[in-house]
Amino acid sequence: MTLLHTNILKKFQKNDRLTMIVSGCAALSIAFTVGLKTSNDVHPIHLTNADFTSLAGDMNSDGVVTKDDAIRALEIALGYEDMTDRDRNADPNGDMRITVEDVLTILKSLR
Ligand SMILES: [Ca+2]
Ligand SMILES: [Ca+2]
Repeated sequence: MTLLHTNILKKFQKNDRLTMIVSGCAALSIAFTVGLKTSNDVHPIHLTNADFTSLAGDMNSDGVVTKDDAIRALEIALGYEDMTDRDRNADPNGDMRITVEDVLTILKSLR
């Protein structure tokens, strides 16, 4: 420990408020270090899922609900297109299927 650190610690010991701040910083530092050491336990988010929309009815994930989304939903509902995970994520009523009911929901939202 350097002389500077020793002097700083002496000043902090005289002032309870500063001691609390130093203790808080030390606790954060320890928590961060422990977090780094245990980071192997964290399960990463797969980037393939990161671009999925959370906007209901936005079947093409462009950030807005338009007639193109209704057309995509209709193609799926009628069996002309296969449903992807992205489509399932944009399912307007959340029942994990794209049906004519979903198409109508999208169309009603276009007003
Ligand atoms: Ca869209
Ligand atoms: Ca649905």
